[in-house]
Amino acid sequence: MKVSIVIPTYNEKENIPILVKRIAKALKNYDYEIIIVDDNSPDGTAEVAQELSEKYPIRVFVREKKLGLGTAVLYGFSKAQGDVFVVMDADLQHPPEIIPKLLEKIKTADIAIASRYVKGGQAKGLSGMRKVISHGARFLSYLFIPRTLKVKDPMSGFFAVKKEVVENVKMRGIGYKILVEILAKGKWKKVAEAPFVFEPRKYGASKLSKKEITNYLKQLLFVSWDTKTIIIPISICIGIIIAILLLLLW
Ligand SMILES: Nc1nc2c(ncn2[C@@H]2O[C@H](COP(=O)(O)OP(=O)(O)OP(=O)(O)O)[C@@H](O)[C@H]2O)c(=O)[nH]1
Ligand SMILES: [Mg+2]
Repeated sequence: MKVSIVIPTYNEKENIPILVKRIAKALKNYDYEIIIVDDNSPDGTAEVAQELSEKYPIRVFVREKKLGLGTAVLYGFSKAQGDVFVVMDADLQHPPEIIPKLLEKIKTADIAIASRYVKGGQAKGLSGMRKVISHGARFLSYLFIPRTLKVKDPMSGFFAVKKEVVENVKMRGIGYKILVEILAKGKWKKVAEAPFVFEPRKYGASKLSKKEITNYLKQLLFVSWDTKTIIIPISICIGIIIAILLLLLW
């Protein structure tokens, strides 16, 4: 089994060297490559990654400008040479030591998710407000995309997926939550979850903005349109409107 670790980066120059060393240590018994998809970070992340590629199995791809996390992951998939793809953030909030656990789980599953919401997992790196938003977003994903009901953490950005699950599947890659689209459209039968602690960010700044909330809603609408599950929230809304009208006319 060859593993491709796909890491989207934007201004992560302090994190990349630490991350790569930790991945190398955690995966010393595996055949793996690291695919960095950088969006022309002004802080020189791509150059730092390129230097590290002299010592570690890294390939660096630089896109012209900041085009979003979801499309960066899809771009990484298109360049990956492994049979299993692992997706993770560069900012050390996803501990690389969990990767072997995901690779163990993927032996008997098509997708293995590092989860904050199964027993033993924790969302330490999320503030109170972010936790509320995360649970709200999770509820919406269950409503719009019923296939996500199979997992506790469909919003996770840290997961492993077999190549054939996403191969030749048309994805949009809107916003941050690419896993939701993979769960909705991917060719999978079995999904597994392994607990992990989502750590607080140590270096660099978050790229998450309010725009990502709009992007997420857009993603749910488009993906549920593609998979025809949009009928569920629409039916619920129509049901609620009819119930209110009946109550008013009563
Ligand atoms: N290539 C690329 N990478 C991105 C883009 N936006 C974010 N990233 C990377 O995606 C990963 C997740 O971004 P973060 O800003 O840490 O998002 P987050 O972890 O949900 O939010 P925080 O908890 O606030 O850090 C990091 O490795 C970022 O560098 C983008 O537009 N292009
Ligand atoms: Mg982060």
